[in-house]
Amino acid sequence: MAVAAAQFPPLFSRPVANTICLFDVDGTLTPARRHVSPEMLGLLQKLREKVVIGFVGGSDLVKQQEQLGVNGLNVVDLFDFCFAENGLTAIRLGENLPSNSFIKWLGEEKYKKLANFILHYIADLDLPVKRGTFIEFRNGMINVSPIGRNASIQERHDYEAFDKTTNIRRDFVAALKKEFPDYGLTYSIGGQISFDVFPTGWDKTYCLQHVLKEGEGYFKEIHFFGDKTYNGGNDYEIFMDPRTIGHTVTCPEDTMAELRKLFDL
Ligand code: M1P
Repeated sequence: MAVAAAQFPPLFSRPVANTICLFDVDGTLTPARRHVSPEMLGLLQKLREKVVIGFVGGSDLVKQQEQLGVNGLNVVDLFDFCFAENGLTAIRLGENLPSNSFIKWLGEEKYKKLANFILHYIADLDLPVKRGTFIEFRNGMINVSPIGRNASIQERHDYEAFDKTTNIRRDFVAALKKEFPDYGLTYSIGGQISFDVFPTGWDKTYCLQHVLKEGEGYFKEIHFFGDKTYNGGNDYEIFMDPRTIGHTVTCPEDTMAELRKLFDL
């Protein structure tokens, strides 16, 4: 299946006007961390004949290319809008829109103070074991790990159990909030050995600014489909946002069923 933006009607001439469908990736378009199915790809291209489509994923474009750009397809050809890292990397019809980054937003001086505090705090922690990479510097966030991101699988499990009884991460986050009350940062303890630190508001709603700029407010119906739409899930904020029409789905098959029903596919 070859796909090119030129084979679809122009953005502002799709039959279902003023409408865009945005999709979470993991659990919505693909099984978690797996490849998209040919059925889903086929249905998305049928949908694209009718409405504008885009994805909004938390991970970077490389991961989305792996999951969605199967069989040599280029993910940027499959969607009108690609929003990687919640929209910090944004692509419209194959062209890059202005991007943003954690360090651009925070600035070197403030980041240096934050990193120094974190490293001092970790140095003073008495843990059963410590490994390496205590701060992972990502484009849109930093990830902080008291044990270090180089921990093995077994060390991860052990740390997670240890953290449950000692609340190391919870107390660490509280200390950071106290030390940097004016930084405008959100702290999220999502995984086993670390927590994420990113600017408040840099959740999936971040991508909406790009959508809303289109054609001086062309999009009046912004549908969002996601599986983690519950409070605390990473689809929650965009799902609840008054600017979107949220759809909770349980798996890619459920997304397809919902699309067939909504758009008569
Ligand atoms: O998806 C949840 C978290 O998964 C990883 O966390 P950990 O290494 O602690 O298990 C990280 O990728 C983290 O950024 C992410 O939020």
